[in-house]
Amino acid sequence: MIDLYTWATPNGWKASSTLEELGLEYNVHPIDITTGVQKEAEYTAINPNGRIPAIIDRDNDDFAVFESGAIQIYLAEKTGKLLPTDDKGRSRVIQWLMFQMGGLGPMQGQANVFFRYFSETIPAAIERYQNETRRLYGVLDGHLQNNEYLAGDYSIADIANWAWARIHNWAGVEIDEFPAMQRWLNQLEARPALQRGAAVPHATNYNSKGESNDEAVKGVSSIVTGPAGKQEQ
Ligand SMILES: N[C@@H](CCC(=O)N[C@@H](CS)C(=O)NCC(=O)O)C(=O)O
Repeated sequence: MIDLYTWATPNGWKASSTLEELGLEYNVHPIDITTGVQKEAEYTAINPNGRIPAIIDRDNDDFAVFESGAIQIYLAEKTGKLLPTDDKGRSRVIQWLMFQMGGLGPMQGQANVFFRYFSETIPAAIERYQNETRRLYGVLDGHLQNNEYLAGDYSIADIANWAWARIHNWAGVEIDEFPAMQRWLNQLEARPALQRGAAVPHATNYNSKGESNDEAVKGVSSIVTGPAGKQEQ
């Protein structure tokens, strides 16, 4: 059994969706990151970075894993699925996973912050991060024009990039100019396992065009549970 510590964000969906695709059993421990519980010692003992997601593998000496990409690799290797074992195939998947970890996630994350949340409106910062996010979407689109998936067969790299690209509206970046990326997003969005994963720990309306989901997030704060399954309801 896997314990999953998560919240309704792209990095959280990467972990829950990978667990769903791999058919692994897991317990969800919602970590409401709007409360700061992720910075408390009980949680940083699991994830020293004080962020979601994290997992504990109860079937492997309570082994804890943090960083969403590392969680995906760990789970894929545990099951022998969604990550090839031949050196070139494996490298291709890792390359596109790192593209998300080092590029799309951080850049789109900053675009989200400066477009939606930052205390000041700084047009130059919004423009910089939205432009970089758009450029990265262009890279995805270019590759997907000639490839069904990012790295050979469907893999953890697709899940990682999908989890971010699906909420492009949240960063204020439209994707009308990226038809291949849209085709790929629609294809992935239709996968039942990804739909289940994106509803963990609760459904959101991040994907609704331009609508705020603040209410959706705040409305579930009463279901917060603490690390290691300690109920704090
Ligand atoms: N590189 C980390 C990033 C994790 C991350 O930034 N998580 C965000 C939610 S998407 C978080 O926990 N934010 C709360 C905070 O920063 O305190 C990963 O991929 O797991």
